[in-house]
Parts: sequence; C-alpha cells; structure tokens
Amino acid sequence: MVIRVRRKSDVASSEITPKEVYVNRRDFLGRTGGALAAAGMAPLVAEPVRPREWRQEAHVAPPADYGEELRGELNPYDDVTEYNNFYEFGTEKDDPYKHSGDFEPRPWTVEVGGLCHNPGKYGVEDLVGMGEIQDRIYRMRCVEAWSMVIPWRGVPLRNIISRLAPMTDAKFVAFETVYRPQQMPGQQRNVLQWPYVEGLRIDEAANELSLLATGLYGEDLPNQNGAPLRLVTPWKYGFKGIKSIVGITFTEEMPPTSWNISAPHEYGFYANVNPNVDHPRWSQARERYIGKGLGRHPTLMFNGYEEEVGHLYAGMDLREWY
Ligand SMILES: Nc1nc2c(c(=O)[nH]1)N[C@H]1C(S)=C(S)[C@@H](COP(=O)(O)O)O[C@H]1N2
Ligand SMILES: [Mo]
Repeated sequence: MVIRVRRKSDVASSEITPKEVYVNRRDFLGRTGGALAAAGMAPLVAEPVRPREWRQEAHVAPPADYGEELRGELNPYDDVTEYNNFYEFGTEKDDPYKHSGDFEPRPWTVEVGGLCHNPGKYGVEDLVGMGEIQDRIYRMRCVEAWSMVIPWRGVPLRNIISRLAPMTDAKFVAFETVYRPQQMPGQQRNVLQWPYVEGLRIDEAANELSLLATGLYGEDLPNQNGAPLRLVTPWKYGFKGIKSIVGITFTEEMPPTSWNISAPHEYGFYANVNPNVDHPRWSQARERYIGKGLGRHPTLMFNGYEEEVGHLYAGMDLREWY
C-alpha cells in the first residue's frame, strides 16, 4: 500500500532551537532534574511552560488546536513522571516511578514481522533513525477520566511504517511490550495477561499525529514512561499508548489488545476519546486535569483532535466500535 509521507523539515529541532535554550534545558534536566525529583524537590521545569512558548523554543509541529477551554499548561515534569499507568511495575500511580529503577532500556531490539517487506530485528536507534525526531506537545486523556499535557519527543510512526513497507494485505499493526518479570515486578502477578499488547489500523498508525516516542521534555524517556520506545496516539485513551515496545507485526486481522482481552465490554479496540460514549462504570463526558485542582472539564470528541483524525472513522458507529 502507498502511504503518503509529508515532506519532512530538513533541520532537526536541536539545530534550530537557540542553542543556549536547548543546552540549558538538556543540561539541567539531564544532570539535576532527576536528583532534585528524587530528593523530593520540584525541578525547575515544574515552572509551568505554556505549550505556545515551548513550541516557539523547540519548533515543534503544531499540535491540534484543542480549544481555549482545554489549552492547559504543560504538566510539570514530576506530574508526567510520577503519576503513571504501567502495570508491569504495579497498579498504583506512583508504582512505576518507584519500582522501575532496575529496568534496563538499553541495549534494545525491536522485532518487526508479519505482512511487510522489511521484517527483521532492528536496534532501537536504527528503527528511530527511519524518521525525523520531533518535539510535539499533546493533550493526553486516560480512560480513567484524567488528562495531562505532555511535551513528547519522537518519530512520526508513519515514517517508520513506510520504511517497513507493509504488504497490500496488511490492515493492522500490532505492538508488544517486553516481558521481563525479573525487572518488572508487576509481571509476576496476573493483573493483566502478559506481555501487554496493542494495535492500530494501518491508516490510524499512518496518521500524522501517531508518534513513536523516545523522550519527553527533550530528554530520553524515563523507564516509567515506557523507555526506550512507546506509542503515543493523543486522540485515543491512554491505554492504546503501549510502552517499552519490542514487537511490531503487520496483520490482516484485527489484533488482540490487552484491555480488550481483560474486559471486552469496557475497552474496545478503537478506544477513541468520546465524551458521548460512557464507560459502563463511569461517564466520559468530563475529565480532571492532573495537577490543576479538583475541577472537572468537558472532554472533547477525539480529545480535541477531530480535525486531524475524524475522517478515519467516517460512517462508523462509534457506539459499536468503542
Ligand atoms: N505496557 C504497558 N503500556 C501501557 C500501560 C501499561 O500498563 N503497560 N498503561 C497504559 C495507560 S492506561 C496509560 S494512561 C498510559 C500512561 O502513560 P504515561 O504514564 O506515560 O502517562 O500508558 C499506557 N501504556
Ligand atoms: Mo489509561
């Protein structure tokens, strides 16, 4: 199949960002951010940075206009890295932060297979090298009705897919998380079926918004956020964003997905953010902004990214395909 790849900008963000800004940020985050966070002190980046400012500094691809009401501030680094879902490290929100320290994200190999012309085992650097690293600020919405605004760094998934060259029969792409119960204590319990698996329709994967993330806040991904490589699809509930990916497989049939296996009538394959279709046990009409008080705010269709992705679902009954 032919996937239209948008013309890439020729310059990496590190080259067009004023050097002082870039170096200071990297330097600070790299050397002191973690230490300060570990000491229980807020790192400097906790200073709210408005997406617009970040965009100018880092020349990120403009995210969707998610509207005044939802144009929140960037969540500070410690929200993004200490309030997580990553059941491989436990089911509490601070478990991944507390228990992922022994996880070794390098060296790392991703096995690509199924219906594609370029299967094989790829080092993570080789896979990521198939596209252009970009910084992108996305609003993220968890199925549990909370949200954050996160500055990701990564490669458009469409770049990688076009290089892997799916065959015409391939309709879906399946992803698999690493299975390492020795380093991932949560995998020693049967809260989910391991390894965690997810999938996208190929046209969803090739959408401009889909990102294979390698970092956040301009730094490599912390273990708790899915190092060294994880999926980011901001118009879908967070559980589609599978972490620590070791497998990418092109398939003709819709692949199984972890939360759908676990509770099929609660979690569908598509998992598009939809304020009009409630979870069987709670409403999806509103959400809590993490770190911004107790108020609830309206959830937007496709999490505010309808303009970018609405066409993918034209004619589909989104109650049936939840
Ligand atoms: N392998 C794996 N990937 C996962 C999960 C998980 O438990 N295991 N949790 C998902 C859920 S429910 C959410 S909301 C996001 C959270 O990503 P973040 O912690 O980087 O914000 O990761 C998703 N990816
Ligand atoms: Mo989630």
